[in-house]
Amino acid sequence: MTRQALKTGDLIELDQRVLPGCHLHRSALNDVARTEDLTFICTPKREDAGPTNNWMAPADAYARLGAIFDGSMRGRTMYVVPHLMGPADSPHSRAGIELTDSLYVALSMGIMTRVGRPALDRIDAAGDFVRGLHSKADLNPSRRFICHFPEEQTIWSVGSGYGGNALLSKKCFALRLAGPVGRREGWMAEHMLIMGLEDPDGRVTYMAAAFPSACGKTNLAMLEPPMSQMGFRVWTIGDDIAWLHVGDDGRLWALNPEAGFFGVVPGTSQATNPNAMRMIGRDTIFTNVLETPEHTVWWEGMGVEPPSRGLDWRSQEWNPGSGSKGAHPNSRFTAPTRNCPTISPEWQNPRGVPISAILFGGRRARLAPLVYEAFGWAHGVYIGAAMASETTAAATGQVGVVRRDPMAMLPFCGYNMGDYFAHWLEMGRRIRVKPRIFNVNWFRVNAQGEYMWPGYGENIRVLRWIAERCRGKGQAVETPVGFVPAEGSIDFDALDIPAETRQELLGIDPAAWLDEAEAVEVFLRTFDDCLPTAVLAESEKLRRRLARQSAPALPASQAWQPTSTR
Ligand code: GTP
Ligand code: SPV
Ligand code: MN
Repeated sequence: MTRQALKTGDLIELDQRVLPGCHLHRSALNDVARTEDLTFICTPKREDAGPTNNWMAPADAYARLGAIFDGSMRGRTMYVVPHLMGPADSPHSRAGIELTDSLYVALSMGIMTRVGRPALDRIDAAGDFVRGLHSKADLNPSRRFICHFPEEQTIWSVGSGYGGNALLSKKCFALRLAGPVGRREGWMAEHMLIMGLEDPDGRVTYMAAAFPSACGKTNLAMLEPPMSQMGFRVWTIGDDIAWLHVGDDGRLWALNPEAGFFGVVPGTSQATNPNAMRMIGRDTIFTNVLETPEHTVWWEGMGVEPPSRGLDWRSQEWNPGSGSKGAHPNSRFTAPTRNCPTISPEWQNPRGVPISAILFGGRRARLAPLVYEAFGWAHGVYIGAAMASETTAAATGQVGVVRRDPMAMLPFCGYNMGDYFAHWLEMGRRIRVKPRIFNVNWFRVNAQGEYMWPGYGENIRVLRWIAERCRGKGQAVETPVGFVPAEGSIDFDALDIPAETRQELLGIDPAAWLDEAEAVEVFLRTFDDCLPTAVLAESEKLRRRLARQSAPALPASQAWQPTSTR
């Protein structure tokens, strides 16, 4: 199929001595990111999709897309791609079949999922599978739709060849369709990386982290600790999607349904993500990066000098003075999990791995501190529901606009998000050994607009504190928004960060937080009757704690005082 793709132009040959097994793909110019405005949940009742999803009546969707599909594959080859999500021997795994007229999609599915025999065996055993129908059709955005039919466990996607729009196993199946199934069956499908932090004593603390698209999941999942922290080690289980089940032991177990990484290329370098750099040196499809005259690849933030000339992602002559990007900001690599140098020996464990910490996070230039910990599960659910992040190039539309993105699931929750919050609360009742919940923010900027936190490998310092908290150690100070690390409990020593910056990174501004809490509540109320009262109660408690703290007239005795550790 690769040979075929080189003939059809779906793939472009790269120098096989330098990049064995690697190929380049260039997408259509208008087809470089997920199109959330063209993505629909097609439930019989509009309320079941909720206020955050686009909705289309199933009959209308079938008719409208059917007309576009009609004849769209004429003269092309249709690939039938049975795929299994999860390890072959896991009771939690589920199968799908995607029909597609895109060779690039078929090849990408072969990297991202377990295709063929294991999927067919599962379909035989289960008697059921998720039905995915995909055609590039004419790649015309005015005839582009991604429709989900939860009742029929069916996905119809037409008019795009891009990752999350066209690799139907990923966001469509493993999140939007799996979500409501998990709600019915008592498990969760989340936009989360899964990783384990091994400490110098050899203990591994497993964590799952939900960050919005292009906000650092792949990087955190395969983080390489800096030299000064040797003795710590990160094990990768997944970088984008987690299926979470309650085990017989009352713990929460996380499984990665995928078998590959579809990762953001720009910003990936030896300095930021050396493990990804090793991983994408072979067996990788690069999409929309720059091609050098030597038939190798280059991108912005690669950490090496740009070539003097090359062909940019649009296939146009490019040089460093062109004034345009060589690689598209949402250029991607597609690489098999088995090539990840930090892949955990547990990654195919049919049970998954037991989760001790859940992290929420996003891009917040202001407000959100480097890290804070929830007071408990319900407060953690509120923190997830209140998430916001700056938009990125992973979806079409404006970049850098702060929007609400609960649990990093705004574009991926296939049912009413109010019901989704209720499901989180219900899961909390069922998980006897609850993970602690944290919020992290690597993206605070100073007055000059520079990141205040070095990020990447240095994030290990925050993970270390989180792991210590999970073991009942790790000193913390109580604030109105949650527990923050006590002075000296995060190791900043090797970092050249001035004391004021450190304080700012960990500080809480009660007045600004009060404004935020009010904005969050306005957002939460849009879910109307579907909003669980427990979430609203957390909001009210937070506002009371903040009001006590920010009201200037309060006598000192009543004002909030940092108490010592928990
Ligand atoms: P999706 O695949 O879209 O779900 O994205 P993701 O959440 O896996 O994000 P990824 O790890 O690919 O990072 C996206 C961008 O953020 C890349 O350009 C990274 O270089 C950058 N990034 C990741 N971690 C950090 C960090 O700690 N600090 C800073 N400043 N940038 C980061
Ligand atoms: C994301 O946008 O969150 C991704 C890439 O992980 S996609 O597969 O397009 O969803
Ligand atoms: Mn993602």
